[in-house]
Amino acid sequence: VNKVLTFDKLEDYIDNGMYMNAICGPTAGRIDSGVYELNGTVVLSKNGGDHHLHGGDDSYARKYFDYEISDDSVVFSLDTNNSEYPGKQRIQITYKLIESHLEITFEATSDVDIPMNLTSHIYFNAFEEESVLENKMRISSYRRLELIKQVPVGPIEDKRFQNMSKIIELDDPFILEDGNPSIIYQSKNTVLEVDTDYDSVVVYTQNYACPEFKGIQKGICFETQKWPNGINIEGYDAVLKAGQKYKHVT
Ligand code: G6D
Repeated sequence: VNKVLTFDKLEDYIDNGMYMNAICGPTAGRIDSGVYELNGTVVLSKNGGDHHLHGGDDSYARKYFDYEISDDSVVFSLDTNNSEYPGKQRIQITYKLIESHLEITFEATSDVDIPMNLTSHIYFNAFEEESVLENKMRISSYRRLELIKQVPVGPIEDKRFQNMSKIIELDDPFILEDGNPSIIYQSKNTVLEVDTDYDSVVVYTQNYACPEFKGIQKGICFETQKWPNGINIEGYDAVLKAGQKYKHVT
């Protein structure tokens, strides 16, 4: 039984406002006002209102990756220079089936310092329900990143979301604490457990539709990632240094 949202037509996946099941990067989430300071000022497109969203118009979500299939995994790779960011990056995303779970490995290298923050924008569906808001969610977090005009500005304590018997409309970044699993999303008959070595997750309850997909809150995303807008948050290490390896697993 299908547990994720899908488009009917392949071409709809290329350019849609939902980032349906896409890999977003170099920077998942919003970069405040499309500007960051790293070895000088970098000015990016504002493709998400007043901010830069999910890597902008040249996002990895809009690119064709090479792929290699083996018996239990598929490896997607991309050598790119997102036209808005400096330098060249090599991205590798591995989806691996291990018994009843899917393991996604995010890897990247860059020839210059860059704020790298890759995420998977998979929409899990409402399982047996009509809306994801009917389902439960538990999250191993007591802090979230405060949003000012949709932009994360820094951590604040908030324990309201640790154990939700009914999910509310969300588009919020949560700071994950050690906990196994990090997130449980469940309906009467189905349980999804999400575990990750990332330090945060944006929970998004599909609050917007797009022409290719009717209806809202039919899907929920657990966009595990580094702190969105982390490059603009004092003290947060958001930078992939030139020649360094970026690797995270969810
Ligand atoms: C909206 O604010 C939300 C994002 O978090 C989401 O990823 C996107 O729609 C698909 O811009």
